[in-house]
Amino acid sequence: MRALITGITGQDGSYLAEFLLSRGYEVWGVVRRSSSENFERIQHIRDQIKLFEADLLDQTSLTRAVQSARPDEVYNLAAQSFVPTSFVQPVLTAEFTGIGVARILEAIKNAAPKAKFYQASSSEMFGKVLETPQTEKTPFYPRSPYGVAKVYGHYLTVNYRESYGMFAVSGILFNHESPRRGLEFVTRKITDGVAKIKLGLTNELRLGNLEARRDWGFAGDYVRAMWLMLQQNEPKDYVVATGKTHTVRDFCEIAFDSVGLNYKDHVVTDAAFLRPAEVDQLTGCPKRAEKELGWKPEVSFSEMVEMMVRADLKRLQPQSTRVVNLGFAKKAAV
Ligand code: NAP
Ligand code: F7E
Repeated sequence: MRALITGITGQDGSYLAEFLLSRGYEVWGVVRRSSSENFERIQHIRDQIKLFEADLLDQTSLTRAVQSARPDEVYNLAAQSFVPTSFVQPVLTAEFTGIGVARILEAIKNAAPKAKFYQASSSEMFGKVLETPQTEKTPFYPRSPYGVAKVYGHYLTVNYRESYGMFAVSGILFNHESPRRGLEFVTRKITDGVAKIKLGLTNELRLGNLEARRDWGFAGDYVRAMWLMLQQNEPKDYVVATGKTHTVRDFCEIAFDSVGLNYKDHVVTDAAFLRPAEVDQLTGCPKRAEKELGWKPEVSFSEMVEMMVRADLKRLQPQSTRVVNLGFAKKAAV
């Protein structure tokens, strides 16, 4: 089996590539041109995958990528994925995250119409939620240009499935995190901050809305669900979530507590990190994925928080001259 992954250099792309390699797939990845290489997350599997230069903004390069890889499965994970940036660059976000889906679907329709297609839809489409928990049937109410662009990509995927009989599905994934999460997202910002504070590199962590609630899972679990969706007989969209919700404050509490600190001594709220419109709370209902895909998350919320703190401590430790008891002596490294 051959898979083509857009966004292979991102958090999910790197976990998915590892997962598919472990299942014997030939893995191709789309990477975009940059003045300096950005392959840290895939460095350890670099010699096992094939990379093809293409860009979501460029139809010709995407069509060539599909023609060259001749994939059985295409996973469209590439996007401008940071919500605050979408308020500052709404047009570019629409081009990448929205119209980019049209370009990749066109490339598949013309160059590999039998390939199965996975679109990375998002719980941000539910935005100002119209019911709780959110299911595959909950209407969308996006609250950011990112969420709006994802709604376009989502419905276009449904439309290509219905119009051209393509095996095209969307996974409506709720927030999922890992030690490979970008440093600007709140979870990684917190665990990086905790590690720096523990190591004496800084003393405060500035955050925005501590009361926002998210349904947070572990990225390694979620890429398994993407693959499972493409192994079904019938193409269908699925919500992928844990069904449990926590506040940003809860995340801080567990992360600081895991190294013997109290978040109240270090977290400072800063209006600079508030958004023009907020998504106050998200809780997904994973029942369809559990029943039809046999999918279940394996890493709990607190295990994931501690895993991320541990990984950041390990990464930053050499920078510190202080000798500290990290309190993780018995746990395996990530
Ligand atoms: P991520 O870490 O931000 O990775 C995004 C990837 O997209 C990177 O590989 C990036 O390449 C690539 N990319 C961006 N613009 C591109 C362009 N113009 N052409 C080609 N590639 C481009 O995101 P992630 O967390 O892995 O998420 C994967 C997908 O799932 C995204 O579509 C995201 O919107 C969606 N999603 C994520 C979550 C979540 O909680 N993580 C939840 C729901 C949906 P560079 O390395 O060159 O920047
Ligand atoms: O924010 C609050 C912030 O940036 C989570 C993307 O992967 O998941 C992600 O989008 C919450 C928000 O993720 C800070 O206001 C407080 O309510 O980690 P985030 P997100 O916006 O939920 C969805 C499913 C995606 O699809 C996206 O691609 O945390 N928050 N203080 C903060 N957020 C950030 N970034 N920084 C803060 O200082």
